[in-house]
Amino acid sequence: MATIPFSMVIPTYNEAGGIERLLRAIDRVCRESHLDAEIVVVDDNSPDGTGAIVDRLAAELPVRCVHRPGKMGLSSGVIDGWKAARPESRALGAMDADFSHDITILPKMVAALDAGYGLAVGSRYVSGGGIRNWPMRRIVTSRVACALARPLTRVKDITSGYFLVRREALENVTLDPIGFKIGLEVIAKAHYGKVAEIPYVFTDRTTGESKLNQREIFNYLKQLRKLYAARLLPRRSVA
Ligand SMILES: Nc1nc2c(ncn2[C@@H]2O[C@H](COP(=O)(O)OP(=O)(O)OP(=O)(O)O)[C@@H](O)[C@H]2O)c(=O)[nH]1
Ligand SMILES: [Mg+2]
Repeated sequence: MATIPFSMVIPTYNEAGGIERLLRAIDRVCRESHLDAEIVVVDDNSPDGTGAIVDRLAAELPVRCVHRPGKMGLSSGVIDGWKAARPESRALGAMDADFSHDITILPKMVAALDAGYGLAVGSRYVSGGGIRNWPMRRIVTSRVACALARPLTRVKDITSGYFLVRREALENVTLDPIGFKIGLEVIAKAHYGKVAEIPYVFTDRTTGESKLNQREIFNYLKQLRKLYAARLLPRRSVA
């Protein structure tokens, strides 16, 4: 049976250390499981040359690079990647470039959409999922972030950045590209119907540098405020 064609977007900033290995590994998983995938890397003119590596690989793999002129943020990168996705893709996704997201669950995510789910989320917080190598500070931050968003959804891993959503679930949905949490925008706003959470063990990056900082935590709180306000005061626009 044919599986749903999809475009997976990977935003990158200074990921030269691992991007080739990641793209080859995703391609292998997709070929082995006969997935109809396109990978769209959105690179923000990384000084370490990530974009040029992806351009070189595009001759060999079903991969494309969207180049933006400078560092414009993860969430807007994902949204720009979706705009550039090939028209035949009926599902759109996002994942990080640093191997934190387990690529071997991709076939299960696609199978969930094939089975009628509108959203498949790679989840650390369902049975079988977990976190490896994270300092206690990051674990606590992630748990608190999820707890703050809990009333918005039944999804357990609300701050997951690893997901696939049906394209039509995003129709007429305005996604705010604030901060790091594009997954939360989709989980809170898209019209996806049934959601499947697929467990995986999140692994902290081993190459490159973290871009999580105080400003991103502040942006997350701003994003939550907007989402709650939109729920509670649906008629008013929120600045
Ligand atoms: N295009 C683009 N990609 C970004 C930007 N900021 C982060 N990214 C990418 O978004 C993904 C997630 O960023 P990470 O630095 O891994 O953030 P994190 O997972 O919260 O933190 P660590 O894994 O601890 O580093 C990675 O693929 C980054 O390269 C940005 O401004 N523009
Ligand atoms: Mg990461």
